[in-house]
Amino acid sequence: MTYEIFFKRHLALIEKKLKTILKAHEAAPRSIHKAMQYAVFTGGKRFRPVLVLSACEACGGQFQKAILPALSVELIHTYSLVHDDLPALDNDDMRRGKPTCHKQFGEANAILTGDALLTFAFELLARVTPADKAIKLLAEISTASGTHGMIGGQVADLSDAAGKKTLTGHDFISRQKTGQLIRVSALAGAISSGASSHQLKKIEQYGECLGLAFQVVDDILDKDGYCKVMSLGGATRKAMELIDQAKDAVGILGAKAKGLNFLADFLMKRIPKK
Ligand code: GRG
Repeated sequence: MTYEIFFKRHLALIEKKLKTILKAHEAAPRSIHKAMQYAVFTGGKRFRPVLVLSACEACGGQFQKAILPALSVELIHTYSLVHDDLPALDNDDMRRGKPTCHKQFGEANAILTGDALLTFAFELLARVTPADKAIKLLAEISTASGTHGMIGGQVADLSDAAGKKTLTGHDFISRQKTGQLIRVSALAGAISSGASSHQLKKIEQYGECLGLAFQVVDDILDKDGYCKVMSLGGATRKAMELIDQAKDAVGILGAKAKGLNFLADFLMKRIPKK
């Protein structure tokens, strides 16, 4: 079964709600809202919001319960791509087969679009009820996105030329830059479902392994990053081991974890056979 079919209901809810929340942004100032919609609706996989919803189900909650953090992590992910594509960072002209946000709307607008997506993500989290859940989600998601998470990893990636030549350096950068947002997506779903501390621990372990595996697989596909410090076979084995570890961590949750297992298998299938 394909990803789109397996997660049909999850993806439909995510798209519907993204459209609703960004439609409310058709008001003035129109230009920034247009750019936000452009950045969000250019064909991403929605891996992180699907992960939030699946983790909620794995802990016994209905996936609809986790929609606000799911939207929030997708907005944060989109902001990171918009800013990462800017001339001062990766200087990319194309993203998902379309002109990048700054190519379409200009650099100043792209900076503001990223800022707006990030702040909107936290506005959505503030709407979560009850308030103690909102506070937990705000704390976890802001930390994972900040200097001890995604931004920290990006800074290390920009500055740590020596570290990048080692496997340990790569692990650090990838765990922070890519892994933290994936880890916290899993955790946010579990928090939304009212998971027990044991379930939270298992889901977090799953998220950590899957997050690092995500970057290793991306590097295998791009023949970059990990493939510069280890052989293609070594990177493939590393990705496979991490994906197996992720699945092992949530084995105890039984059939409820079928979405999480599907996501892990989806990542495994992205690894080229040779
Ligand atoms: C805040 C500027 C800034 C950067 C933070 C996350 C990040 C660092 C930069 C974004 C670009 C990048 C290389 C990210 C690594 C993670 C990755 C492989 C992202 C692509 O994620 P997918 O495959 O993308 O889920 P889609 O297009 O499906 O949404």
